[in-house]
Amino acid sequence: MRALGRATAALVVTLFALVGLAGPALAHNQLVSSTPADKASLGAGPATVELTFDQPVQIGENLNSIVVVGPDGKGQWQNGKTSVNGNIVSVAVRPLGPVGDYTVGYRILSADGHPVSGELKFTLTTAGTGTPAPADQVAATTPSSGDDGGGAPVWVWIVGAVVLVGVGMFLALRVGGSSP
Ligand SMILES: [Cu+2]
Repeated sequence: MRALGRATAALVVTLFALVGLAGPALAHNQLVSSTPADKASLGAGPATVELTFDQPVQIGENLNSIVVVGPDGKGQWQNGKTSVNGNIVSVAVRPLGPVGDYTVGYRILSADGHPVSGELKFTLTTAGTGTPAPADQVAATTPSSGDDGGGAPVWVWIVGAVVLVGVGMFLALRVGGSSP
């Protein structure tokens, strides 16, 4: 019984230690602000979309992308590759076309190694003369989705937790067994 009590105590201590370790590692980058701002109404299309995060974004080929999708839900309006400068991720935008809601979807590699994605919208109130990006350009500048490269997968954390708890219990049982 005493050993069981110690094992339980060790388990609790180990779990607290795990939470402490996991805390900083789980602090993904967060979007702080954007240009244009979310839900902005614009008379003319922006030359660029710029997203500012609370921590530096990892730099690398095809790790980060911003896609601007037009009111029809299909046409893409970003122009070229997404670039990273410290906390700021940006992409050039083509001259826009039809009025309506444009959706800015982003997927970036957080400082802690996890992909972070989200979207925001802006509304174009005066039609422009632009046309969406041709399909071949879109394919060349948009990383294939579904590829969660970078960052430890969840199972690594689970295996780590199980091993730590196991070690904790083993130690607790040994200590418990040797006491009178
Ligand atoms: Cu994270």
